[in-house]
Amino acid sequence: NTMAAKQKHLQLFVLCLLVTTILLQSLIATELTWDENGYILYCPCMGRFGNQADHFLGSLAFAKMLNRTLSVPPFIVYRHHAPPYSNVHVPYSEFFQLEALSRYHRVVSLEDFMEHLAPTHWPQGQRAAYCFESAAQRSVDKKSCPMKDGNPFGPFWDHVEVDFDRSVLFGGLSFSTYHQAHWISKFPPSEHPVLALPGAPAQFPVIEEHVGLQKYVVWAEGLVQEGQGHIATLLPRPYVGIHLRIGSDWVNACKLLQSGDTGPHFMASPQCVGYNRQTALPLTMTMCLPDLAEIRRALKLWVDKTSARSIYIATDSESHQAELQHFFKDKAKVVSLKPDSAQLDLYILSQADHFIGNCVSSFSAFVKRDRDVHGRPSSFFGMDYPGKSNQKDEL
Ligand SMILES: Nc1nc2c(ncn2[C@@H]2O[C@H](COP(=O)(O)OP(=O)(O)O)[C@@H](O)[C@H]2O)c(=O)[nH]1
Ligand SMILES: *[C@@H]1O[C@H](CO)[C@@H](O)[C@H](O)[C@H]1NC(C)=O
Ligand SMILES: [Mg+2]
Repeated sequence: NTMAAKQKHLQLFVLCLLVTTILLQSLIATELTWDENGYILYCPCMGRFGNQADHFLGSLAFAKMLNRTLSVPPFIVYRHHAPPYSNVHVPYSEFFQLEALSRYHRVVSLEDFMEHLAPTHWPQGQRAAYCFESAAQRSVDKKSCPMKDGNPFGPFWDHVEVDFDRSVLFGGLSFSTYHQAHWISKFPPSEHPVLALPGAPAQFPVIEEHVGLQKYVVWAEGLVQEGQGHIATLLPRPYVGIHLRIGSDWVNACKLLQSGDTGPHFMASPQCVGYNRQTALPLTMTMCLPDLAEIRRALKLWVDKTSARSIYIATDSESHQAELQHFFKDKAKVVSLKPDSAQLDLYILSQADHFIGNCVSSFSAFVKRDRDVHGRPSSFFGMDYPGKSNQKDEL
């Protein structure tokens, strides 16, 4: 009889559902057990993607140094020119593989931390903020950490529904390995399980020792698919990728160079002038803000050298696509997507047969590091052989 058979099917189905639920729950439970060695939480509150990525590498190293799990924050994307006209918080895993970080150190996304761990282990009412005494000086009572003051600080912690209940101040220590023991003795995880910081526990730009951590930053499958699709349809190989950082904010930044009091390092420039301040190569205006003549010169050099059949232009403003297409005629196809997502530009640049970046830009620096991991060659506007020049400088 069919009635009994149907009932049996239903019973089986319910049983399966139950087993699956239990299995899934135990899976989540085993993946997200509380780390007795504590956590690091921070807001990537300085700068846009390139700055946030630099800070991320340093924060990852800091968490490992303290043997605390790093709670990986979402990226803050500033969408004030287009919908939704506000900050967007993009989970790390949308751009990169969270699992790939685990080969270096224990991580949990901030979203998972808040959903699965905070309710029991970091409940409302017990949330302390940690900051430098100097930062707290700016508050009204001079002893509160400015965790949610202004943009992007407020919207960031609101996004994960966090309010802070008290502040713990510190001074006389830095995020460098020099203070490792100091940090551990001052904030033992038993008494201070969650160190929540107003900004990244790291320097900008990323210090030389941490550049190599880029290898744990692996593109998410979705972005790879999308990027490879564009490359396959638009960019016959070999192709040269260039990053034009020439917008009005950049023109103003580069003006500081001319004033001459920027010192041997300026923003991301250690990546091409060298990290050693004593032996740093001069940073020229052409390197900071290449004009069309320099863009043409560098492109021609590398298009010839690599026998490139196409050129990809990523830009923060003008692409100069028409002028460059006219200049290269039928020799190379000139492409610029101006995508909505900066990460698509970064990915396409990372895959080029040769990359010409802007030495001062941390956006270019991300591409350069990613390419170095995979042994792909890069140069900069105004500096065709960064590696060789550095070596010569050391002799
Ligand atoms: N899509 C796209 N956006 C860019 C490009 N260059 C700059 N931008 C935008 O401008 C921001 C520059 O800030 P940041 O990433 O901190 O790099 P930096 O200021 O050059 O060191 C990027 O995050 C992007 O949002 C580009 O070539 N393509
Ligand atoms: C680091 O933390 C992990 C996880 O809590 C722990 O198993 C390990 O023993 C710790 N290592 C040291 C050197 O304290
Ligand atoms: Mg910037």
